[in-house]
Amino acid sequence: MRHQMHSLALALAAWAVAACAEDCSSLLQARAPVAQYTVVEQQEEIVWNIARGTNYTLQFFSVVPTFGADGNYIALLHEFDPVLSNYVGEHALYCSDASGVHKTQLRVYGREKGIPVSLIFHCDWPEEQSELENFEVFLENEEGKTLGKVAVNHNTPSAKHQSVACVRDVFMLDHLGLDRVNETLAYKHLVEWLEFHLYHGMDHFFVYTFGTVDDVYEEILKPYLLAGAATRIHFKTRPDFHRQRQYWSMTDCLYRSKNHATWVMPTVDRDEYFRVTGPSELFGTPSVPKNYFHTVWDAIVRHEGKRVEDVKSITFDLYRFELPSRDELTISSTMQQAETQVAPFCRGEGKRGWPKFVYNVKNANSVYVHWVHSSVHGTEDLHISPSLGVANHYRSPFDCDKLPANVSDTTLQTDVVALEEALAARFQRNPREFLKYLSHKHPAPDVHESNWFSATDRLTTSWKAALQEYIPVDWFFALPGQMMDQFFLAETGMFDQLKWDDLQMFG
Ligand SMILES: *[C@@H]1O[C@H](CO)[C@@H](O)[C@H](O)[C@H]1NC(C)=O
Ligand SMILES: *[C@@H]1O[C@H](CO)[C@@H](O)[C@H](O)[C@H]1NC(C)=O
Ligand SMILES: CC(=O)N[C@H]1CO[C@H](CO)[C@@H](O)[C@@H]1O
Repeated sequence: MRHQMHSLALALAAWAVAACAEDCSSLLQARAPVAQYTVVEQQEEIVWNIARGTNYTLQFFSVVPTFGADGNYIALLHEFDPVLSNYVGEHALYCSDASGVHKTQLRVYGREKGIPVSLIFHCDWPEEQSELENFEVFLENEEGKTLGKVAVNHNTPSAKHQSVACVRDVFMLDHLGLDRVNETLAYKHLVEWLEFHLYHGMDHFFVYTFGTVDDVYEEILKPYLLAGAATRIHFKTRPDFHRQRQYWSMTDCLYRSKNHATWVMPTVDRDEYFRVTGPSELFGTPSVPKNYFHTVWDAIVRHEGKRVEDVKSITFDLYRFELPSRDELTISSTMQQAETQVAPFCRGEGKRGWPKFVYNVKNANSVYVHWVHSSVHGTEDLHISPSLGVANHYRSPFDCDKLPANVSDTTLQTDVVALEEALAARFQRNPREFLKYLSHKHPAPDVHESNWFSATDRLTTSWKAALQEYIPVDWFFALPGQMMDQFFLAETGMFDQLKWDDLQMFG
């Protein structure tokens, strides 16, 4: 059945391309192949008696079967929780199908030192069953007692891509938080970002949506789904806070990409554009190849004298750019800061910001926003110089550093005409008018950042407890009521240490 669905998708795509030679609007009206839309339902709660009188409730936010050279297993994805993390460090959990024939112990990832995001369980599964449409995974404790089961539909499209980008859901913080007033540009940014990345050779997008999605959002995504350029993964449940949705998305995207991609760009935001600055070093040509997202990661690995199988990730820095006006493409802005960006909160001179990255899917087991958290032992990160590649980050005002964007860089501006034409062809709208229209539309406001912990009780406990283990000072007891997330950590300088530890330990 999955094969049939796939060939139907191929036939539809072939028909659409043939038709497009005469009338490209038919491409936009074609029905989406079913496989481009995946719905993720919250799993049943599974009660695990972890001590006399203590029940722990497991609830996987997503379950992803994956088969191929990257491994044959079903990935069960759970939010990070130190109680669970500690318990599974000492107690085995087993999985099997209903008959119990291939019972095996789950492997756990995400407990490693560093900033915790998710707890990930791999349940090895026989390769012969890779074509099944539905799986039921039964969990057993050490005594052989069945705890419960998870059920999943095996519905990720079977295509294989060189480069994939994960696209988090759009969100808006409407309180006065730094430059976030401009989150009203969310939809405008999203459409430009998708078009730019496709134009430059990004092979596929995994786009994440949650709960109820408005018409504008649907309108933007539709042509990319119809063209087969994107797969939409829709979570029926919508966590309150955008960062929690981001964690779900980036973890799910990693496992959706296993056996389906080589390189994944997991957390580059819709106002960030990676570009090549050293074409002659990387490609031996004075100009950057148009489809560079398809080729640049391998080129970087070669340039650094490494082998792809020994690399877990490539990290790069960002330059902040001014935002242009609402009817202009973001990349038409040409004024950047002189230095790569500093951390989001001012921490004094010389403090660098955190990088963004792509990872080698085969070697990554869990990821954080700025680097790979857990990876195959012995694989390394390549942090490239801005003279090889860098991201433009269009975001103003420049919250804390106050440095002027006083250096002109027109590199991406040269793409403006081609991208406006691409948007016009895809949406059958005047691109300037379309961008202006989108810039005044925005999703429903998100919860306030400082309400993160009260909005998600479970995360409160997890994070507080986890941070204590990772950070050897009791600074958060001295500051009751203080917001204790990544930004606060940044201010204290603790993040540099964590990042350094992370890179050392797994580098
Ligand atoms: C734990 O769960 C089991 C099985 O669902 C139940 O019988 C037991 O009463 C629970 N114990 C507590 C302390 O909630
Ligand atoms: C840009 O601004 C920075 C910080 O004020 C300053 O040090 C630098 O000289 C300026 N560069 C140019 C090209 O004006
Ligand atoms: C408050 C704020 O940052 N507003 C900016 C949002 O972006 C526009 C450009 O699109 C700027 O003109 C505003 O100053």
